[in-house]
Amino acid sequence: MGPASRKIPIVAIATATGKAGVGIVRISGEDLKGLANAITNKTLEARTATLVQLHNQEKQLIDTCLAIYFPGPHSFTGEDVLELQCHGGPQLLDLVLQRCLQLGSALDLEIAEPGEFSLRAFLNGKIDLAQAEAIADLIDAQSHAAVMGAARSLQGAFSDEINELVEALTQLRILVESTLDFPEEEIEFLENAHAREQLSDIRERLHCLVSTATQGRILRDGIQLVLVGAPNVGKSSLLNCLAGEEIAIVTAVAGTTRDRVKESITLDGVPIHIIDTAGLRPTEDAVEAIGIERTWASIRAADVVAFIEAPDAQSAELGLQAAVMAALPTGCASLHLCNKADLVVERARRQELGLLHVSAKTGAGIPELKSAILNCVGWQAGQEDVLISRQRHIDCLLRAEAALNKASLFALEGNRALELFAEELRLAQEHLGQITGRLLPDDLLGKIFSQFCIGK
Ligand SMILES: Nc1nc2c(ncn2[C@@H]2O[C@H](COP(=O)(O)OP(=O)(O)OP(=O)(O)O)[C@@H](O)[C@H]2O)c(=O)[nH]1
Ligand SMILES: [Mg+2]
Repeated sequence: MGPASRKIPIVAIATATGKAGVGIVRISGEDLKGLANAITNKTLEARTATLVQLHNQEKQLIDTCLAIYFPGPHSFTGEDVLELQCHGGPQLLDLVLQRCLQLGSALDLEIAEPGEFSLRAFLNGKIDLAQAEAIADLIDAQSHAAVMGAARSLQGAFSDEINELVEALTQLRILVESTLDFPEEEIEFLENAHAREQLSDIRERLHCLVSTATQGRILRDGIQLVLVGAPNVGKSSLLNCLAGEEIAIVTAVAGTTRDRVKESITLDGVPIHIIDTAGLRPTEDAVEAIGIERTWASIRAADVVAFIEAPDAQSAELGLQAAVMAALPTGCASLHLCNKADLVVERARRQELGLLHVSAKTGAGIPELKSAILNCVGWQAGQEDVLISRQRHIDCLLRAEAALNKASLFALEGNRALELFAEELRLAQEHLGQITGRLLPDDLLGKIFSQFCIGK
């Protein structure tokens, strides 16, 4: 039985494993009053912190802790929730967990599956799906800006935008569907109801939302930036320069980097995962060949590939750039850099559209490179109010957009097919509804919540 359908009470250690000042064990279930009293040996007042002692079966003291009881529906999950704020030792928390399971066995208390608390909050209508995802994103946030974006989405700012759009679509659908019963009026319908204007307004808003969600996805997932080029062009030096630290080995020997070297930095709040790779060249060396195969694998998984050349290297002769460009995955952006700009006098520099001259040695052109990295994935710098979102949301928005594009064709003069128009509106609404979870297949729920951590 999947977590979406079980009703039994659940328990989990809600805090991360490891030593900490405080560790929390949390239980959620439909009627926990008796169990809460049994565990704490006290009658707990609702939403009040009470100092309690926890004992094992032999009546030996396990811990003195704070207990808070939240009777449903005014709790995170919407069910009764008991929170035990213990000392944060992994062995101690395990003892508390075991004791809870023992006392809760009559209620079939079980250890929660990953994300099951949030799933229950969603199923009980406490939060919608996009908000539930924002909880996981808040915990996983890779930068301060991502924390703030997730907090705004958790509060419902992203969901509100979706809901407003769904509402506008509902209004338009009501108009269209009510006209379907009176075919003779169809001709005037679109004009009279300003349906086309309404549709184009919705499409415009949806388009803005795609761009909002794209920003949110970049903030959530960050950017995989892969540095590639012939040996010795200065890939590792650029990694070190961007990271502000000596991460990768740099030498004048071509073929220094064998394995991928990774380092993450933050630019304008966006996590950038930089991957320095083995220089690309034909080789007989078995180890280097494996390194080069890894370079190609990194290219195939990149968001941005920076192809680097240097005035003293023969990238062009190797036909490398074309081969790299041909290997880019769909949607991957690319940058073309000429490193070692310090070796060339300004007026002798190759002028080529889009070619960025940088120097890992002097730092020249590095600020421009940083902006170019963000620009090429569509990040709009200096945004204060990004809402965190995921690829799943973008996919739904794009499907809704495609349906509305079709609808607008049906609404064209001379090609009026009101039923088809209505159907595309319905589909668009359905795709949007999947973002907040109004209409969602059960298996998708399981997939989304299984990516949460246990205890959340
Ligand atoms: N003058 C100058 N030298 C540089 C610059 N960047 C790197 N170098 C030098 O170029 C040589 C190769 O640098 P690396 O960073 O190891 O080059 P790489 O592309 O990682 O080389 P492989 O790992 O062998 O593929 C080293 O001697 C660096 O000091 C630069 O901007 N200017
Ligand atoms: Mg290197």
